[in-house]
Amino acid sequence: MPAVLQIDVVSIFPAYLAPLDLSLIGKARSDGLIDVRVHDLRDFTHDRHRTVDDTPYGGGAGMVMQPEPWARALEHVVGQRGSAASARPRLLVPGPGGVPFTQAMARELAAEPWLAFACGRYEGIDERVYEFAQEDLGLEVTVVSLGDYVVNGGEVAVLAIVEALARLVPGVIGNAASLVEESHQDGLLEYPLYTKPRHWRGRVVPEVLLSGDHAAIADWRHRQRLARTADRRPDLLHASSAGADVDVRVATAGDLPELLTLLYAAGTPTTMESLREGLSSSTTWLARRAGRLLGAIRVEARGDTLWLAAPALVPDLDGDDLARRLLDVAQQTAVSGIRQLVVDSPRASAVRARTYRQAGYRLGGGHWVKRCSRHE
Ligand code: JD8
Repeated sequence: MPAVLQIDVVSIFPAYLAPLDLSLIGKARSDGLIDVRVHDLRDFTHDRHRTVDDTPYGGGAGMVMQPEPWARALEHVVGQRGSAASARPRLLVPGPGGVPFTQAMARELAAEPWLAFACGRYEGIDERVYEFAQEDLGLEVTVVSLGDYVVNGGEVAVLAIVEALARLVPGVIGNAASLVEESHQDGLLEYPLYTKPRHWRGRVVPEVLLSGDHAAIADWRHRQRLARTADRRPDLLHASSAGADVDVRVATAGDLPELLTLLYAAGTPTTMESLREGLSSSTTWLARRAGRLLGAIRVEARGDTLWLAAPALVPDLDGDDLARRLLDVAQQTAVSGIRQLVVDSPRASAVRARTYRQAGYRLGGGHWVKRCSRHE
């Protein structure tokens, strides 16, 4: 029985949260994976008109949400699990001035046992509510923003955030789906999708997708992702560890001492002598950022095969983007007559194995092999 993620939402428009009963989240709720409870802030008022707002001290436009209904509502939410100090929700308050909500935050929140959301309206909530939640209720309070545009209240943010994190809760979507998810958290946009029929209103599906050539398809999709990202989200290309600030060049004799150190650090130690030999028989590409050597790959053509040594990276890089970049650089050096690329490294880590697969390599005969396609 997996742990249940409890989510409490306080709002003056509980009906706005009705979509949480539907689809994926509704199923997760009925499967007992997520326990969503929506509370009406007006149930915690004390006057006949169920008032929740008043004019701002210091003047200004609009109304401000009063602190007392919020304090009572949050006390009620926190009190649901008795008084154990460990049983406290993390409080998220949507607001245009919050930290931007990201996939990384979704992963972080999906791992929490208990979340509470406070949905503001009008101009926002009296500042003392945040202090009260932190100091008197002992909650970790995070103001979170859906993005750089203005909406009228926190409810739409809660819908987006809860949907984003619910799909990361184990059991909510199948294992296969979460693997696909993982493989795409590499900072590039998705490739275009096609389904039947092949001919539709004068438009055809790109030929490569019907070729059955898995390496060619993987290549085409990767190039589509790069082109799309460059077009729509150029900021993402520069954010990755293999971004524009990484400079890739061929190694020369002067680079060898540093390369020797890198290979030791990467867990593939060798000798100066064999590196020097390698310079004449093969090409080694080095990746540097701000002068610092980050990674290397050795490439050697023999007959119709381009042999690649497994990309070596400094251990403190997170992600395998640079390994992918080095594999791509190596591939670009393939001249005509090369029919396949082979990475001489059957025992790859899980992360590296994924990188090989995404780059179009398949494990076969104890090597990672990629056939050069006619589509390039
Ligand atoms: C909560 C009140 C409206 C905010 C005056 C009218 C998130 N990305 C986002 N944009 N806007 C919000 C958001 C807006 C909210 C509330 C979230 C509560 N408003 C107010 C201040 C300026 N308007 C948001 N997450």
